[in-house]
Amino acid sequence: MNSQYYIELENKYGAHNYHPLEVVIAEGKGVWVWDVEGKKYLDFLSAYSAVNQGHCHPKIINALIEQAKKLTLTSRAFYNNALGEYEKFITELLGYDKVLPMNTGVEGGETAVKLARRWAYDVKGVPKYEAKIIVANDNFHGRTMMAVSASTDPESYEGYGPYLPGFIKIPFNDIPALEKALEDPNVAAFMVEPIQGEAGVFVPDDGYLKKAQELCKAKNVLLICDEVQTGLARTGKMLASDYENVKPDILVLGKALSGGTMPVSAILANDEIMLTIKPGQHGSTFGGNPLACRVAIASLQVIVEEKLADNAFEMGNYFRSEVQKFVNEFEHLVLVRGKGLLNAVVIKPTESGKTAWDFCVALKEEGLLAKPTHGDIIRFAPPLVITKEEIDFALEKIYKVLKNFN
Ligand code: IF1
Repeated sequence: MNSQYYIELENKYGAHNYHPLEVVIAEGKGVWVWDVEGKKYLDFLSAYSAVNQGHCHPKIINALIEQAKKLTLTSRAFYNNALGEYEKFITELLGYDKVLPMNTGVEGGETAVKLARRWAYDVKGVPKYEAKIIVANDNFHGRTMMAVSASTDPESYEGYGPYLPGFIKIPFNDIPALEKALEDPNVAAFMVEPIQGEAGVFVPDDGYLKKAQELCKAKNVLLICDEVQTGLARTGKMLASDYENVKPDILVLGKALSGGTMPVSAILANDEIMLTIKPGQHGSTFGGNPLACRVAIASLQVIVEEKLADNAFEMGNYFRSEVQKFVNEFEHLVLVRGKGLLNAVVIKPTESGKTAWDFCVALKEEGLLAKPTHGDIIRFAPPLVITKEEIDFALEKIYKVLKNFN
């Protein structure tokens, strides 16, 4: 069957909650994917940073297969021989007392908000149900009612009210605004992405996160870092918050925690916070299942053993420095920004009305897959196993499309 067949199937039988580029992927390996016609593409989206380790990494797939043959799910009604080993591994790797395993990134964010509120009432002494969570404008924490209640993007929240109360929205990268919001004695936490991914890879000023942490500490407010997208080596460090030696009180991880094989997310915190949730007060059927645990250990081992953060740092600097030359040469390429291999460019529409979408369609024809966000921004985020030669392949395609983009 050809691509059109599969596209029509999805249009006819699937919800229309996405508008994909017209490419039907059938296989993936490393940084490469192949469509149903056998055409090869360099993946510059990495399933929204879920395949940092590359598509179908053998170590991760083997861990998945071996565990799948033994035991996939016990529920948390019983113990199993994988969860404790995973919990020890990830808490020692990232330096926290405890981890609470969930599945999707947004469930991680939901758990972080519940944890912060519970801590506010039980430890900080905020009067019951007055707890507030400060969030940044243009945030993206997922698609649940909590997440869209925190959102300032109508595309995310419009038409879904009523919303969860208790969110204070302030401009991102604005310390005075945070200082003002922290004057409210009922603030439980400040939840923020160290770099705003979906908004278009907005990197805050150096020192922003560190200052934010200091201000929160001074007001006995928790810092929650949503590193679902920026974490796990994507920005050139294990965590984006590592750039400023900031240790979030609650850390949220997802996506590449499973190397893109299945939904695995995690919330990490120290005992004073984590133990405010008692047995039976939070959970999930699949949270911490043995399959996810073995896959997550392998996914984290790959990141460490293959030094993916260092590669992301180096390849990212190379990529941005080369694309900056294109910015200087082509008027339709407005800017490039990012950290590590989480980058984005802004495309100015041409006189003939061509947009970032058309740019991505042209890239697809050249064998490079990327997708615009918010109209004029294209995120460039390849798997972190990418080599310099593969970056050069991408640069060659981007340059070729730029030359004919008018
Ligand atoms: C979509 C991109 C968006 C996230 C952060 C939590 C979640 C995400 C910082 C929720 C998810 C995905 C969701 C996907 C598009 C993609 C995305 F930036 F990564 F490209 F939207 F911002 N925190 N991001 O980025 O994790 O529940 O999806 O596992 O919803 O369209 P999830």
